[in-house]
This record gives sequence, C-alpha cells and structure tokens, in this order.
Amino acid sequence: MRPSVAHAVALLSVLALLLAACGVVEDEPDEAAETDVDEDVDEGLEEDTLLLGHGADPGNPRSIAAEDFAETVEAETDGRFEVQIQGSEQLGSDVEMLEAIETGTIELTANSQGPFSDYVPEVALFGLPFLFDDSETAYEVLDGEVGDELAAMAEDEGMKVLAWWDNGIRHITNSQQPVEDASDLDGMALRTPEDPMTLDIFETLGASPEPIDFGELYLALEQGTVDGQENPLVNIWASDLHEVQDYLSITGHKYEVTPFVMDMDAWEALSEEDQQILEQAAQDARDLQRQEMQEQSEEIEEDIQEYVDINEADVEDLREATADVYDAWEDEFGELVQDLQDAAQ
Ligand code: TK8
Repeated sequence: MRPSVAHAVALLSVLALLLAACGVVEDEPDEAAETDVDEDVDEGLEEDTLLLGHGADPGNPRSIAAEDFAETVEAETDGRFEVQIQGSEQLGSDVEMLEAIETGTIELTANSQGPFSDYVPEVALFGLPFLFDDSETAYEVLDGEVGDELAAMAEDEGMKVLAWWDNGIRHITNSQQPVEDASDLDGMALRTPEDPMTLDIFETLGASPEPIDFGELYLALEQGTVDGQENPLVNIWASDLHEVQDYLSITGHKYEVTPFVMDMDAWEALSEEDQQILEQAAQDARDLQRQEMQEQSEEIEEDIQEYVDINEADVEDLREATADVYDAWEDEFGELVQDLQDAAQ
C-alpha cells in the first residue's frame, strides 16, 4: 500500500507533465505564487523543531548516536534547529514510525532493517544468513556504492537516508535450552522483528517465528508468550532481556543495519548548507555508534554471564541448515544476491 502511494504520486506528476506538454493543461500565469515558492526553496527553512523517533532504550548505541546527532545539529545551526528525541518506541513501533515519516508526522527515525525493507526490499538482503563474518565488512559495503544505490531507492519512496547506522550481528536468547545446532530450534517459539528474512531463516530452521513489536518484547518473554528472541548483545542488554531469558547462544546468524532516515519533504525544505550540516552530523554519529557497538558488545559479553548461560553455537551446522534461504531470495532478487556475497568476501 505504501509504495503504491509514492508510485501514484510519481504517476500523477508524469501525467501532469504529459498533459502540459500536449497543451491539454493551459499554463495559468500565476507568477507571483511561483516566485514565492522558488524563494522558499532557495533560502530554505530558517528554523524548526525536528522530531526523531527510535525504538532503542537508554544507553543503547542507537540512543547515544541520536543524542550526539541532536547536539551537533543544534550546535552547528546555532540553535536554529532543535532535534527532539523520543526513544523506546514511545512514538510507536518501527513500522509505525516509518508510516509517521510518510505522513510527515515526524521528520526523522533511526529505524530497523525489516520494517524499512517494506519500502526498499533489497535492504533485507543484508540479513542473509551468515552473509557477513563481521560488522566491519558490512560497513564497507554500506558506505560504498551499494549503500548509495539503496539510498537512491529510498528517495523514490520519500525518504532521505542520512546515514546507515548499525544494528549489529544477531544472536539467540531463550528460556528453554542452549541452541547448539539447528535441531535445538525445532518448534521453538521465537519472537522476530517484522522482517521477511528473519522469518524465512527461522521457518527454514524449523522454529516457530512470530513478529512482535520490540516495545512489547520484554513482556512477551516474561509472560512466556514466546520462548525466545534474537538480537545483538547491545539491544538485549539495554532492554534488559537477559532478566527474562536463561540462555544466550552466540549464533551470529544475521546482520542488520539501522537506516537513519528523514522525511524527503522535510529534507527538501532545508537550505543546502543545513542539509550538509545534518548529513555530516548523521555520519559522525554513525561513526560514534559503530565504536560504541564494538566497545559495549565486548563488555556485555562479560557482564551478561551473571544472568544467562552462554554457549557458542555450531555455526557450520546452522549455515548448512539455512542454505536454502539463499536459493529462495535468489529467485526473487537474482544476481544481487551473488553480488552481495562477492562484496561480503
Ligand atoms: C528497536 C528494534 C530492534 C530490532 C528488533 O527498535 O526489533 O529486534 O533489532 O533494534 O529496532
């Protein structure tokens, strides 16, 4: 439904151009109005309050990056722009925050890969099982041509990608047993994000994956609605999921990016100078976030042992058991899958 709105708008503009070219629509000379519009665009919006929504809890690298972004933007624009942050899904789930971007209710969101792939489906491919050995390789691909192409696709959907933030490599926690290999996942009820790739991976592994909003995850685990979930260590820790789980299995089964996006209309309302300030602030915050990811993950792996039993899963077994996922996505996305695999080498 969402892409079709953007497509309809694009189609209408094309129609308008065609009609004008054919002389069907008379040029109404309304020069005064046109001049006004041009001036606004040239000068850009002078000041504004920008609402930034995200789903991470305090202390999470995403929260830290959002705060850093807000501080830089305010300082660099001498306070003309204020960034108001609402974390912990206070403005709604990742899916809802992207809808709010679409309707212009909020200007910015540091979102998630699955929900974002509803707009740019190719982004889900970053989560192909065991695609990246480490985050650094993913960063290289995201900061290069591939990332630029995906960002261009997002623009067609009305979203400006200011930077590709990080959501890290994911591991499994649960309340039943250590996950050593694929057989341990058989029938396990696992919460996943709203992400077609994650659902595919865990269905292929014989588990029972079920999408639940991140903001409802703690309660779902506490109440036993599901047995487990999968997330990077920093999300497990900042959201206290270890309190309501008994086992942490280091699987590293997939990578996720955090698209940091702005509503295209809000972006276009800015002067070029302010656009540069925001983009640079977003990229600096990205670098800080990636660094935090690294540092926090190492500490958490130590600290979390007090709460859960940790085991290293048999990655080769899981890799083999998820090989079919590649075939299915290759059917849909063709060469892109191989290109990504090559880039990840
Ligand atoms: C927090 C989520 C989280 C994601 C998930 O908003 O849903 O599991 O990994 O980061 O975006």
